[in-house]
Amino acid sequence: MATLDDLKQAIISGNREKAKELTGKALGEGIAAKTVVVDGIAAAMQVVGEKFRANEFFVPELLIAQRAMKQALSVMSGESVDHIGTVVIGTVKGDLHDIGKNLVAAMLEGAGFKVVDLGVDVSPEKFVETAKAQSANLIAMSALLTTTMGSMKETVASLQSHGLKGKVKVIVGGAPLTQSYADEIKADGYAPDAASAVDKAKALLS
Ligand code: B1M
Repeated sequence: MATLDDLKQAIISGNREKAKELTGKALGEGIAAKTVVVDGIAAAMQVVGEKFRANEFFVPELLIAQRAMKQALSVMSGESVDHIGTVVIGTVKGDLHDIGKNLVAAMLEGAGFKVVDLGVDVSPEKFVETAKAQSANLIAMSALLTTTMGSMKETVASLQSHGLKGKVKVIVGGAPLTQSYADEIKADGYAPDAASAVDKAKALLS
């Protein structure tokens, strides 16, 4: 697994070219796409997140690591995996923070979900329309601002008015979110971090 260790280091240090090259190398060596995502790409971003929380990394390091992660993930697209469900993910309307959301998306993908990533500043209508069009099992919403959390409640209400509440499950997360807020807006689940988001998504679909 030396290639995966090198890939992790390349992402942590924000080396985009190396991250892309090593992802291709790992796949070429026959390492499963899922393993590359979980043990290489997502594991690297986990370390980046920990370093950030410990004040060893600051915003610039976070952003360059994220760019390296995106380069690595671009190599993964097209890899065939048997999907265990479809997730529509995005950062809610008015909110441009996407580092945590991208980490959750990568982990879900690594766990075998088909992930439709709507990016940032996603309106409740867009979440619901896409979930309908993609016959998704789950909507995953991220918010980093207390001022944008309310958009999650609107998405749940919109699902209800489309008769999809319960059929399409909703999971929410992001630094200002809590289980009690998730309960209050009638989301089906809350996860404090990317790894628990995967566990929660699997549990909701089982
Ligand atoms: Co801004 N920002 N930011 N920011 N930013 C915060 C969030 C803030 C806490 C900083 C502060 O004041 N201390 C504050 C929010 C205060 C609040 O509302 N409570 C804040 C603010 C105020 C703002 C602006 C308004 C600043 C301004 O312009 N005056 C502005 C808003 C822009 C907008 O969105 N409309 C703004 C802008 C930015 C940048 C663009 C500069 C940049 C974002 C770049 C990007 O994302 N591409 C940025 C950043 C980087 C941050 C901080 C420093 C770091 C956020 C981050 O990426 N963390 C942040 C302060 C901080 O956290 N120390 C801050 C790392 C990431 C891995 O963690 O996103 O929490 P996180 O994700 C975790 C979990 O939360 C969870 O899993 C992830 C991994 O374990 N998770 C989920 C996330 N989504 C999930 C979804 C799930 C489940 C789990 O299920 C669906």
